Amino acid sequence: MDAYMVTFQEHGDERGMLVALEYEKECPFPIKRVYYMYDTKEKVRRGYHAHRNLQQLLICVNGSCKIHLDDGEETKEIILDTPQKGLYLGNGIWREMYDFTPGTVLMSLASELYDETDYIRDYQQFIEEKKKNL
Ligand code: T46
Repeated sequence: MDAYMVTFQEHGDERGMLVALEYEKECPFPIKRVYYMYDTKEKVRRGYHAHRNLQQLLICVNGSCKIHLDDGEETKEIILDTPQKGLYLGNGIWREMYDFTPGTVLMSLASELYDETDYIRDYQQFIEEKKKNL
């Protein structure tokens, strides 16, 4: 599966902590868009899609959540619970995010601008496209 965790360098001193994310250092693709999810309601599961081309780096900058990943061959459950780590996701991975704790902010650095035609929002369609080598 084209997904892996990245641990960021923390720049800390007596004032507190800071993490910087730069292309070709912490982030393997040029960042074209940033968005973040917050105020996700209790027991809500969101996502339920894959991307045809998009690469992402997902960072839980506050709180925690779990992410179910499925590339059509294997599945993984990831916990994001620290701003010091990010989850890189290549294209062609079905994702569902759940178990958001109150106050969670899940930020995504994205390799492309928003394009609804890049989304596969039907799981059967996703499996069919994977068979054709998405
Ligand atoms: C992803 C996961 C982790 C926009 O207008 N522009 C944007 O850049 C985005 C990301 C969304 N939207 C609109 C489209 C929908 O009407 O915001 C609404 C909510 O988006 P969506 O239902 O896709 O949200 P999630 O939480 O299911 O998924 C999001 C991202 O869309 C997706 O790329 O990988 O977070």
